[in-house]
Amino acid sequence: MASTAGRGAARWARRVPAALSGILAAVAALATAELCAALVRPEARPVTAVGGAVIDRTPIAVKDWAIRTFGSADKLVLQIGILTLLALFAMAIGLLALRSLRLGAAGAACFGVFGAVTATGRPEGSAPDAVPSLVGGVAAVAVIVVLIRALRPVTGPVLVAPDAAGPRPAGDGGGEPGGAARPSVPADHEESAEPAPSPEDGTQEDGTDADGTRQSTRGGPAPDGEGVGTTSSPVTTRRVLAPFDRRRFLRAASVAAAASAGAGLVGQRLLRSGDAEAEAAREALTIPRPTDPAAPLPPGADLEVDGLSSFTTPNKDFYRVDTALRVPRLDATTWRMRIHGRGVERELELDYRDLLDRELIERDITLTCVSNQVGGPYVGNARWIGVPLAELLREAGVRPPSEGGPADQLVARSVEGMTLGSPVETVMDGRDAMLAVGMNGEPLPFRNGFPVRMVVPGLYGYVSACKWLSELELTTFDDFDVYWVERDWAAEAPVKTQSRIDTPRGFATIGAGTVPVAGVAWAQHTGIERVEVRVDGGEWQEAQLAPAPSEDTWRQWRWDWEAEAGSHRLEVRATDRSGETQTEERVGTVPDGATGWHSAVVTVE
Ligand SMILES: Nc1nc2c(c(=O)[nH]1)N[C@H]1C(S)=C(S)[C@@H](COP(=O)(O)O)O[C@H]1N2
Ligand SMILES: [Mo]
Repeated sequence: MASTAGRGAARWARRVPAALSGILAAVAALATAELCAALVRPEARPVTAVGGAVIDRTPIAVKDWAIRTFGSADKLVLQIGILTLLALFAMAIGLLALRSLRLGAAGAACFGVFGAVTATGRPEGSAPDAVPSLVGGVAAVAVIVVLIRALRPVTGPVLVAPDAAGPRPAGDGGGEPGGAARPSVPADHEESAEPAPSPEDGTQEDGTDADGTRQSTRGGPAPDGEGVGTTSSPVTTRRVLAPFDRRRFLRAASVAAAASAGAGLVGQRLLRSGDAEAEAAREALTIPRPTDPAAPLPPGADLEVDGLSSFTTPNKDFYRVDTALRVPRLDATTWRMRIHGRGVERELELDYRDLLDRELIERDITLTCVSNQVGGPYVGNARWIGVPLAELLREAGVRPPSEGGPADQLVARSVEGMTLGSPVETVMDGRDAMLAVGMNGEPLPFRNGFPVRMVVPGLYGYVSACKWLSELELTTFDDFDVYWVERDWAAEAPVKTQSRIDTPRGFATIGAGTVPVAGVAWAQHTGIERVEVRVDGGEWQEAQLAPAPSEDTWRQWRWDWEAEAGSHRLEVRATDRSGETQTEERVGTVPDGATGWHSAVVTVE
């Protein structure tokens, strides 16, 4: 009776540490990869590379859902998801290695190769990007081999009565192998008990669990027939004494864990010191005073209502939308960009200094993301400093289509391989399209595109606002589909007129009496003409509109509401200077921006 239960327990006794071995192998892989990535480049980390590949392949509907559900935590959620999957696979590989060490090791190696192929296949990826994953794969294989070997059953010679030592397999269900059996030697000779090839190599496997029961028979009957005749003297045989050598396994596992922790910590420290250097270099920069600075904000641009977004969004609060799992931290002193392509008569190559030495303009411009839901947070207003883009293009000999130029699309490329396309006509129509270097009086923050990004008033970010810019190419919409267009977003996307209630917030409970209702409205490069509010579907009431420096920014609005007890629905709509009033029709963000009226339901007490 002890047999079945005993074997079951023995099986689990090894499976749990085998799964743990898989996890430790994965941890070792990630830790060594971290260390290598610190030396190659941070983007070559396997999780970053795989995450980036997942982002690029995620269907638009899933992406939209992820942004809606997780907001700007979407990247964190993605990475946690990847690590969870990796942990599951790692445990499976550990268990597989228990049955066949060769297959388990091959499985671990496959993950390394997968990471390497993914990393090199990223846009802007190159051969050295394979190194972290490959080295990580080697570390994983080493850990799997060492730990699974340490899980071999411990056998030892035992003395048994001669009849019990016969050729009968000990594991055939015959119960305890002779009550008289007693180990004659301490169980620390597992090496000698291990015939090659070992069962973990898979060659001995027959589908039953390798808990060592069969192995004891291989220790075999006494060396030769000599003793068989002498019926009275006991003979030596080998039996399983323990499912595995616990101490040996724990020792190996601790070494693996400690080595991983060491490699991971050194890697992180190197990565962080790289980041710190980049930050210090950025902080040492000063943006020259613009030749054409922005005038002070018109008095009253900020209505200063509690809960209302400030007119200028501080850099630390500015929204961030991009596909970069790791924010690029570029070195401005080595940064260069190129302007080339169709209709370019003189290719331009510019570095950061070249840009700072040119005439700089400073403008308040509101940036909006096409993924912003009605009432959503992906909109912000900043005071940008930059080089007028149309002038640069003119210098390169570019003419807009209306002047017979052959290129209608300006493709901006970033260092991580992102592509965004803007209409050449729009960029050159006289608006303040710029290559921005400054944001609210400081060099661009890393997350907002340091050292240089594009900003074009009136276009959604995904068709204009390339961060971490590396290249501008003149081409046509027919000839080239940029990143987002390949993913079903519209090729051309002017900003849609929108308005938002910032206060009171939806589902807020407020006191009866005069309640300031306030928010922002935007129609970049067209301008906001009027904002209206209504309560419970009643008459539209015109809101007070704050002044704005130009038509390229949002405007704040305010309307004082005599709130009476009960549940009420507030709605807002804006009319732009082209005379268009926001449509009530709700459409989603795909393919070219959401429409509909923002509303807030509040309880008045
Ligand atoms: N390199 C790069 N630039 C990019 C993106 C990106 O994913 N990569 N996203 C674009 C989108 S969709 C928007 S809305 C704006 C957002 O700029 P912000 O993050 O500074 O607010 O950047 C644009 N520029
Ligand atoms: Mo966007």
